[in-house]
Amino acid sequence: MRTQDIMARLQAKYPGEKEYLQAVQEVLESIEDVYNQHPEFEKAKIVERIVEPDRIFTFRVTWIDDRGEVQTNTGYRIQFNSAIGPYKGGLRFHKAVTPSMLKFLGFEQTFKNALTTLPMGGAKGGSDFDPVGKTNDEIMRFCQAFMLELWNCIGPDQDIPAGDVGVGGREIGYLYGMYKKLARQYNTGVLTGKGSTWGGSILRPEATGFGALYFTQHLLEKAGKDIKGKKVALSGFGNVAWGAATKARELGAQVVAISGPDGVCEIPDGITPEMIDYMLDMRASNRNKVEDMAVKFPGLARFIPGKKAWSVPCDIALPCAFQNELSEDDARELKANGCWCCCEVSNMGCQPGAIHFFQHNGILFAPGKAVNAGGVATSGLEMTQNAEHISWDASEVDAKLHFIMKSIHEQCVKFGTRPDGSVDYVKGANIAGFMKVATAMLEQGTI
Ligand code: 2IT
Repeated sequence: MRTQDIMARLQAKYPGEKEYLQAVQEVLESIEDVYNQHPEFEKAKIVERIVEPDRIFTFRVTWIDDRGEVQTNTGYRIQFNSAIGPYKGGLRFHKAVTPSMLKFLGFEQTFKNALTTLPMGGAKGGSDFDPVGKTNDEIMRFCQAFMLELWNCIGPDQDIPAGDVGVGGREIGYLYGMYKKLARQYNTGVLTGKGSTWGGSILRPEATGFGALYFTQHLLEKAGKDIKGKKVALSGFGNVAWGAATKARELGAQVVAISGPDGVCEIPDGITPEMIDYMLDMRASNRNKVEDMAVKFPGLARFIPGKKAWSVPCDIALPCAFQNELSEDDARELKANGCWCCCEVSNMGCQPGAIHFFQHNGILFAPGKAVNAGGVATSGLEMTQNAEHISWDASEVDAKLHFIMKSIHEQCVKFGTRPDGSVDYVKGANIAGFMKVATAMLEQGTI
């Protein structure tokens, strides 16, 4: 196969699906050489099949807001690939959600889930519903209306949604309540990220951020460096940024920036536990303003409107917010300010030009599908506990999460080591994930 040919065909077929085409291009470029060493893949047209979702559900979601007005949104569930396990992946509620965005996320999820060592296929879903400014009652009514359509498409051995941007523990609770009412079964394992009193795994809320920091530790260790005392800039202030800030602090790093759509909060002396706790209130308020941190902690945090986290000098950059949030210009600014490592925690957080710049300017870089896989991995651990009707304690879940992140790092090293001994983590993660899914597809025949 030639990446160029496949991309030309996909561009003609799906014009305008920018994020999807970007994600496919990145993976195909990485795997092309290895793929072409396997004529059996070419014969079975694995690459042509793996870039297409198995199926896409699209549905209308109608609900009534607090003023009594009827509102209509669009809901989606994209079941991307089930070669190695049931469909698994989060739900995103965000005003910019499109089929292209969810296709890119479902495609990435397929390879990420393969890296976790657990048997999970790839999926993604969500809606163009905008949680910003919505009340708790409105969120509940929307979740219930969304589940009225979704419930028929999912099941504990079929497709298991979870949270993503705009969907946290509160939303999973409302979604599960309606699912249970419709299905008339207490199918605990149908959603992950549940509350800890009704089947949720301990540490699932922290898992994406904790896992990202465990991965970063392994990457730094391999490069002969240590995270202790280093300055970390991170973007966002949602669930993922919260977990990352917690663990970074615990490991002795200083979190000197968090950010939002309105600007950045610079925190010269490093984030405090009180500030980390306050991130949860900021998320629950649905205001989506990082400035609130500076208002609450005026002596400690300084709000700079319109600026990104990447303008704050740091050693390590951790994008934790949204796709394409870090551009090539941002990468240049980071380097000019002394940054030497970027671990992508958001899905496809870095633009292709930024990744290229990092890789050609001696900056350590690892991609989201490896760095953030601790979230879905802990969802997988939640599924195991649900299937066994038991719950593990924090030390057991944390040890398993640690083991999984170490294994993901090892897979990247195995498939991504360059002749000079350094590691191309993009290539390593893509090849490792692809080989697992492709082999399973081959063994299961032409379906
Ligand atoms: O991007 C992701 O891996 C997630 N949003 C988590 C998905 C999951 O099923 O836990």
